[in-house]
Amino acid sequence: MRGTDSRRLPAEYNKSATLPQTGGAAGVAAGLDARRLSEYLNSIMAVRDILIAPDPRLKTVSEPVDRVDDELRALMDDMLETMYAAPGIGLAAIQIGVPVRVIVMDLAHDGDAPEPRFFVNPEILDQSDTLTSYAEGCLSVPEFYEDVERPDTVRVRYLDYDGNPREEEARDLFAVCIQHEMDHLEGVLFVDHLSRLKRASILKKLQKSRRLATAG
Ligand code: QAP
Ligand code: CO
Repeated sequence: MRGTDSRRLPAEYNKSATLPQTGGAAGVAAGLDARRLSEYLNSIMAVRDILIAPDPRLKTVSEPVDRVDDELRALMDDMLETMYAAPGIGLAAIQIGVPVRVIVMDLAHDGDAPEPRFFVNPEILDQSDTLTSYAEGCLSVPEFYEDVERPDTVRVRYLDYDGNPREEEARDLFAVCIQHEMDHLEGVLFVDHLSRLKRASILKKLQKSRRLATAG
């Protein structure tokens, strides 16, 4: 089942999807009723814990991936599941504590069909001189949103879910999101683009809510 198109959907879509008719795990799934299929999917996909700033692991520079194999696809599946559960629109592997250069994203509007996207070893080939500002948030900086200025268009090269090289122009929200996520690969958070005062204030508040949450 892992690696088929049906896996690149949020769990809720998977669970209501038409059963695949052929092949390996798909054949196993085809023999299950809806409830057991749902249990099966839950057993092979996982929502992982998201690191919250100021966790020092978020400052790690992530390592390039040398092979897009089933193990990496399993990680990407878990990242997507974690992002959908949050819910969020973009997630880098280091946000679940795995320091590899992998990003998942879905910018589809609520109610539209999901559009999961996977970026392995992404590189910026070119960026516009024109900057644009967007009120960014981050699953690792919950409940804070601040304006960040970035190039409004970037050209990116990356490997997709199947390990095929791709190149495309990102603009609008896609441009904001890919640059935000690629910052994570360098250990950079959106708060690092703010003034020291604003950054310190946000991190202190996050640390305080962590203390309150773990105090029991
Ligand atoms: C990064 O962000 C991003 O504070 C992805 O309480 C942000 O998915 C790209 C989220 C802005 C482009 C523009 C944040 C969820 C999700 C929160 C996210 C929260 C719950 C953020
Ligand atoms: Co983020």
